Amino acid sequence: MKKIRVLLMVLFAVLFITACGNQGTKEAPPAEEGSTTKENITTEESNEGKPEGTPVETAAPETDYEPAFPEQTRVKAVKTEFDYQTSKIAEGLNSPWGIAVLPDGSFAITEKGGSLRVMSPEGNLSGVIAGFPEVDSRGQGGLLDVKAAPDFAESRMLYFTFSEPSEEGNLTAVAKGRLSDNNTAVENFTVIYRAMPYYESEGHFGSRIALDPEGNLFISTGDRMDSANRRKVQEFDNGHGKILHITPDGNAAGESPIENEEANPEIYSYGHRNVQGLDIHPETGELWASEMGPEGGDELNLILPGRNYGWPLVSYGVEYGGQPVGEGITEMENTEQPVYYWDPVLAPSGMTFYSSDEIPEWKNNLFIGGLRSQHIARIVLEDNRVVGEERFLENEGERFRDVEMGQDGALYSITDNGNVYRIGK
Ligand SMILES: [Ca+2]
Repeated sequence: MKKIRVLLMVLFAVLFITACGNQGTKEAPPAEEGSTTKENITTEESNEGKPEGTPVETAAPETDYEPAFPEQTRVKAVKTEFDYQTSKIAEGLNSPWGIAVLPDGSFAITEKGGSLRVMSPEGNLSGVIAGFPEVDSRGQGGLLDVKAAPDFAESRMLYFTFSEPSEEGNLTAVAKGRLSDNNTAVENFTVIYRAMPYYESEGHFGSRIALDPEGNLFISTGDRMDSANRRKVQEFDNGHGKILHITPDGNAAGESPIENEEANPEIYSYGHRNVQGLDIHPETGELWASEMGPEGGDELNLILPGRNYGWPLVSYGVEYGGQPVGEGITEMENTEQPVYYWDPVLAPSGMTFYSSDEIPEWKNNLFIGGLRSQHIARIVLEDNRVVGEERFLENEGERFRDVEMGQDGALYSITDNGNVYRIGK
């Protein structure tokens, strides 16, 4: 078995190198278009020519695990029939991480180093907006997500997550601050919650924000990347590897759904490796999350209160290097199965449900930014099962960090290269 895997790995390595040699230009970022940033993109039709029922993923998996049910991975490809347009509408952002729509149709975009920009729907960017404390921007850290408070039109309040440095390490912190009337500063930046304890690591901060209908916050965190710290994900006295539910003041939003009296009251779910995508289904009101797996085993989860999402006890992925995670099992009693998993990985980051009527066939579909996969995945759900997958912008060579739906019913996505793409009418 081991021998076969080694042989397969060698074979794929050879195929990969050959493919890269043949398509060197495909990996390169898109050519700069002089001063104009409005660049219409002719998207290659990725599903074209594939027989009906073929999955969108054609690469070999990293593992030989079997799904728990047939629609859990590699469902059939679907193709949008609506004649949508894709374009690059802005460039020059400095490592953007989170994008949030504002009531007037513009967007707030964080930059990892510790700054904010406001962007018009046409792609015009404000200057750099200051007002943030020092952030730990090493590795995966920095100023991370942003979300407008439900009453932003009056309060101009924004929520943020960031990696907060200290002498004992760093952690995922949640803060709020007021965007000044002229979009030049964030005022009264105040930390409302810290996912304790501090830990010395440059990775797995999680860090998305979703708002529930009452205006409370769901915050995702990560296991802090170090395998020595993983056990904390299954323990209830800390904020690592959790989804947390807090009020706008940073207190626990109600009683903990965890069946353990000692549990920190803000813990909503646990057993997460690194959740960088969170959104609430526009019709059911349920919370969904994308989760970074190790090698293989990226997950889409429906988040139910008090549940254990399994990390590091169960996974559909393997460690970097190919060793099994823990006992090398994918199912365990009292742990939740992912609704869907990807192998090879997307490296899923920010995601959004499509709730507009502008493109009706997208209604209630999920759009997830892929980092390593370098595309945006469209996921069609029916009765909490995935029934179709489609890829967007897969020829741009971009790592899609976050996706947001604009007030105009188009999708806006920021990339690690500092570009903003629009997909819509
Ligand atoms: Ca899991």
